[in-house]
Amino acid sequence: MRIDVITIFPEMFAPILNESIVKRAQAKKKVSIHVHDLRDYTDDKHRKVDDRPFGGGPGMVMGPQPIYDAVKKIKGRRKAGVILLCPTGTPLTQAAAKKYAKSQDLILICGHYEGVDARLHDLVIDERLSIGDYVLTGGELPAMVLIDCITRLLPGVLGKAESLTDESFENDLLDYPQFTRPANFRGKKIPDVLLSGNHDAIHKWRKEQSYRRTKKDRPDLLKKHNRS
Ligand code: 9WO
Repeated sequence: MRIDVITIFPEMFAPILNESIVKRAQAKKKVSIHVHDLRDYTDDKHRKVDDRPFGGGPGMVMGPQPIYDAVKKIKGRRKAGVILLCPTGTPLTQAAAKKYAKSQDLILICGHYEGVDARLHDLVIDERLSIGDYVLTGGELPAMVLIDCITRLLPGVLGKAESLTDESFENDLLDYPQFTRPANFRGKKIPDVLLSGNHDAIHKWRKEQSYRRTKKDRPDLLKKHNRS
């Protein structure tokens, strides 16, 4: 899979790309991530990418030319999905991430200022995607969230030890509680069943805990399946 990112802050991506699982995934050739400086695509001699909004109002808007040209040039003849990270987009969920992980190529656009010229939506943007109902200073952090979320789902990226089957959202239930040594920490003991060696009992206990936690903290997940 190939992911291209269009941003006015390319340096922001270095820590994500050069650390941890995303770095390992790139080394293993499971994903290649290319970050492009939007200013390299502007026709303006001062490398300007924003302008005042028609109709007046505060702030600046990202003009259509640099983003349009960047997408066309980066895409070439490839069939890539073009995604704008935007608080009014469709919400990112684990199910949506799985869908994206199946795509061949993605191009992510990170907005700034008051947003991007709306004509870009028809011209080059396929989808708008939100990581939550809040406003940030730019689309960079959401783009990194999406990259992290997709990368770990690519076949061969996670080892067996980090496998996906039991984790939160994989079955629309939250994770069960985990414990490690010591069995008694400051007088707080772990549940006896985990020391019993009875794997059926442990499995049953964990399922129950998952269900109870979900019902308490995220009842909306149970309602999705009428399981409440
Ligand atoms: C901001 C905004 C606020 C209300 C309604 C629509 C909106 N669109 C945008 C927008 O595209 N903003 C640009 C990117 C410029 C300002 C900073 N940006 C941004 C993206 N802030 N927050 C996000 C974002 C992206 C994905 N998920 C959550 C937040």
